[in-house]
Amino acid sequence: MRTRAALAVKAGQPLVVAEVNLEGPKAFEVLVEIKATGLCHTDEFTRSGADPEGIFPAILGHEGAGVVVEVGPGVTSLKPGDHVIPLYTPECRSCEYCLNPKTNLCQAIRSTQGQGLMPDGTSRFTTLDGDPIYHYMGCSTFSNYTVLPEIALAKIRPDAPFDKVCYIGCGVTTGIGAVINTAKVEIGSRAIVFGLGGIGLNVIQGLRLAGADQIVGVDLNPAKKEMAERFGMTDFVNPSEVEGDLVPYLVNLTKGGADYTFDATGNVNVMRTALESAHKGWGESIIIGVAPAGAEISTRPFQLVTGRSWRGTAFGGARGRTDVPRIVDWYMDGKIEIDPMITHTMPLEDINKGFDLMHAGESIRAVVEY
Ligand code: NAD
Ligand code: AHE
Ligand code: ZN
Repeated sequence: MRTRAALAVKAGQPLVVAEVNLEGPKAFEVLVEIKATGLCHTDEFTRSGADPEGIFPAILGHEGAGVVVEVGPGVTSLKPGDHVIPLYTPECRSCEYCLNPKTNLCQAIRSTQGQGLMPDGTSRFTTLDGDPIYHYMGCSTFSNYTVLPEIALAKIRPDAPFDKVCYIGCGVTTGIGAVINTAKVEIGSRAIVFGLGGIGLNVIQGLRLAGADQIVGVDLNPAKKEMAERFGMTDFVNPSEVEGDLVPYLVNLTKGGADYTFDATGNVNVMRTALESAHKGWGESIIIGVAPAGAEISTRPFQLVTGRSWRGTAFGGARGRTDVPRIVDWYMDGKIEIDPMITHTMPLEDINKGFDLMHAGESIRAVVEY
């Protein structure tokens, strides 16, 4: 079939909306009509050329929601008409990783996924001239129709609105999950969140759910303050307004350091500040942000010797097929909020405007509706 998609032709160039060829689902694969997709900063990271795994030409996008159109041979858990959210972290439920309760990082298809290919080592997308186009994070939600492995789809309730729950495909789950699954924040904790964008605001929302007493938000953009307060931030810090070193300022504000800190910027200098503003003896710093190729974190080992720990999280530690339908229920039951964070919607033709809004710091989430 043919489908409309936004193509990342070369690193650093705007996406090009075009018709492409899409082959139908093979064994254990599913054809999905994407109804809506969010624009996450990770899409921009790859588009820009900063991703060491970036491969072009590719169809980016990993924060979608849609409807099953056709299933390939052997698919048993989904049928045409089912509503689904694509999972860049699949859940096969049988690999060594899925069987270990300490991780959500199913590795069943990770190597081909990183090469922009389906698990059989081929791509379903080609240009109208027949040249190959790569998949992205196993999802490629910047295409109106896409093919995914069955293990990379969470079946969700049919009454959930696509244009909102697409955000659960990455940002919402990553932010809330970092608090609940990775840090396991206790009631009464003090926390600092660096970066109040599409991920950081969901960390704040997660901290409020977990019953944190103090939720400090740190961002260079003062326009992020209002929305963060709406989601539970208790104190705002703009580093450009702090005289001297930020670490002692934050340690003082949190009365000795935070129990938990979260980086949602992808900046390795911020990651260091996050680690060092965690409480001596027990503070944990969680890295969510994705840093450019070649960037490295550093700190004095003494920071760890004296009881701080550095951890990371992907997809908020969530096991997608199990956890995503539950998070959709939380949204539908009013336990979590999504709507105010979706600040802009647009047709696929305007997708580059969505990235412009992200760069300008004007959007939280821009969502493309097909
Ligand atoms: P975003 O662009 O919406 O938000 C980033 C925020 O960080 C912005 O508000 C920006 O003003 C702020 N910021 C930038 N530099 C800063 C600095 N030096 N100090 C303080 N604030 C600063 O991006 P997003 O979609 O929220 O993504 C955030 C990061 O999380 C990205 O690196 C993204 O790739 C990553 N991410 C990781 C996962 C995961 O599973 N680990 C999932 C999704 C996104
Ligand atoms: N390809 C990058 C790493 C990108 C990365 O860390 N991705 C996160 C999800 S970000 C979603 O917005 C992730 O899931 N990581 C685990 C994994 O297996 O990719 C690089 O640096 O090579
Ligand atoms: Zn993402």
